[in-house]
Amino acid sequence: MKIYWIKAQAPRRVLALAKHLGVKAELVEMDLMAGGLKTPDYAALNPNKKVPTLVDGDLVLWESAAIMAYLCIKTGSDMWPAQNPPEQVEVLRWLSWEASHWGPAVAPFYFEHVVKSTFGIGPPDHALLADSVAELEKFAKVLDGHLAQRSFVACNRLTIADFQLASMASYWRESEMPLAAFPHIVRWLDALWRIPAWAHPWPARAAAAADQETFRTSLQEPLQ
Ligand SMILES: N[C@@H](CCC(=O)N[C@@H](CS)C(=O)NCC(=O)O)C(=O)O
Repeated sequence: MKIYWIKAQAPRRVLALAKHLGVKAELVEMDLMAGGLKTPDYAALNPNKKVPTLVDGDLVLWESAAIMAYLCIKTGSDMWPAQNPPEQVEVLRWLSWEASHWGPAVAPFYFEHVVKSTFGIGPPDHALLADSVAELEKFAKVLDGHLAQRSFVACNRLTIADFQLASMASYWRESEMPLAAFPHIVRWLDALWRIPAWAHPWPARAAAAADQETFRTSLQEPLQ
């Protein structure tokens, strides 16, 4: 099995899950800035010219949520509840909400700070982020209300929905995301950082740079 990745949030979900589940895979880092995703060979695997992409035998799969579900099915993990249709619907609801609402609301902050700084493509546009605050607050209110009585997004346990929703929001403190006013989101994100594979998803070569993430030790509540 191969997983193609760059150091960005969608592959992060998949690499963290693969590590968490102990999946044996060849992790192929692509060179975004050198045009690695635009080569004919890679575009033949993923016509979106994006990562992650998983190749397992004859199967070629893109979209991180689908890849995460596949890895769970392959390893028998209930982080994607393949055996429980009502739970599947619950997880699917949050994956859909992330794709339609939460992801687009947090993405400007993540892009302006984390992506630009990771790939050296300029300073953050603070004016653009000021215009993005209201939309993020609108959906943060929904998620915060949902998490008020819960430790996880769905099924009262860790699922791929947590990884899907947290991959950009986890960087809220360094991205100007106005999430300090949403204590249940902060508690949930801080607890996720206590999962070793979530805190350290990157393979060895990228791990040194990623070690800066270890500063997030100010966790408020243990993972349940
Ligand atoms: N919905 C896709 C998103 C894929 C995506 O946007 N990947 C980004 C990294 S987070 C990428 O490959 N960016 C490179 C580019 O657009 O050139 C998924 O979840 O897999």
